[in-house]
Amino acid sequence: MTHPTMRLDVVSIFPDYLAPLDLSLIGKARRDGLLDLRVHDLRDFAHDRHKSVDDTPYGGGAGMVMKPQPWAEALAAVAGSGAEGARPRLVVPGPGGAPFTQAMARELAAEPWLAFACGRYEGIDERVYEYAAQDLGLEVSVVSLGDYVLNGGEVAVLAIVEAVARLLPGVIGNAESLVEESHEDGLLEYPVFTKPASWESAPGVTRDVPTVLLSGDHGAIARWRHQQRLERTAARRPDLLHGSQAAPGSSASGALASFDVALATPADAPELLTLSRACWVTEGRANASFDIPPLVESLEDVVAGLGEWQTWTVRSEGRLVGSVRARRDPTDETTWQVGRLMVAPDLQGRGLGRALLAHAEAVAPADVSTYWINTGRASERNLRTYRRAGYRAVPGEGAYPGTVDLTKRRRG
Ligand code: JD8
Repeated sequence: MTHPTMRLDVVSIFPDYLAPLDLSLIGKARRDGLLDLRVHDLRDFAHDRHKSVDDTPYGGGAGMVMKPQPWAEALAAVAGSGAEGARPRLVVPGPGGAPFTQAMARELAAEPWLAFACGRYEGIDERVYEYAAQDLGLEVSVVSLGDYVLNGGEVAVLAIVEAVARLLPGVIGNAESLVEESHEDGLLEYPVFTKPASWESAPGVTRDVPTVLLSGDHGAIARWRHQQRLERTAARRPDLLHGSQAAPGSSASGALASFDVALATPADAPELLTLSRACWVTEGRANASFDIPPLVESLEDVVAGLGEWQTWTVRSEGRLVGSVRARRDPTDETTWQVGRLMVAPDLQGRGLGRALLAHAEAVAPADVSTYWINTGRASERNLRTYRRAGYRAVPGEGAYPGTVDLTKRRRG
């Protein structure tokens, strides 16, 4: 199967700094034609005797600033070297840039052509950014690797190129492994182990692999791993748990912004059970059947569900007022199933349900292409909400008796 080739151009006064991109999977991807990576020496665009690329800062101050002319010529040469009308997206690392994240890596991985400008010294003359955007018509993104100071942009480019290229089809052997990675779905990864099952780390000291991993019980293993991810994230990166990253449509944006949105833990199970009972009574009446899972499941069922689905809680001053859950369709990994969308009866009709649905969609992994949801055939209000959100009913009986499935293609 042939995969599209992504073109990457890097301009630097230290081109050898990018040599690590000849190695490992990125090096192989270049040899396999999945990546067309070209490194350019900025000094090739400086024409004075010393090929100088820097000069003293106007307004005084320490250090030197990179001159505009060599950069303008370098970027114009790169931008003009593609197919007619094609233009690269320009990424300029800088300590003041937008934080580089997995979401940004996914965004850049969707681009056919990226160019990187590696600054040095105190930075690049500011007019170069304007020139690139206005005169060359490039989309310019200033990106920071993190809140610490480096000496130049090369290290950042190495990290960004690796994070982007490994998302390209065909670069990583088993794309499946991309799914449960840290930052892919807002949780840190679970601990991993390999042989021997019992390791003698020192004479008389044996360290064993958790028994659940030797059980062959894939459901139990999945639940243990999910629990490990929750606990690690809560311990090391609680900011990731509290919807602090405002992905479009995600928790902190729009109608949910004034609520506390968090990933559910077993401690939330009793309230989730109670809210389900409250919210599905109307569905039971509408569909003339109270024999529906949210009305009959046990507390143990709710806890088990937390192991199989990513579940979010919505709290207002501590009170659980809403929830939604989502997971990959066990039978089709490109479909993202959304379920148990619920809003406390006294708070319905204020757009919280739509916002929770948007949140569940927003956190879907990059390779998801379809959303799926299910509701009672006579649940007119839900059906209206989902249709307005772009879902369309799937002909025939839904996943459960008396229900209808609805799906929606993922856009953009
Ligand atoms: C590009 C020049 C050095 C920065 C004076 C030290 C990214 N997360 C990050 N930290 N630092 C950078 C970065 C630093 C750079 C350049 C990126 C170009 N420098 C300058 C300003 C203070 N020196 C970065 N991404």
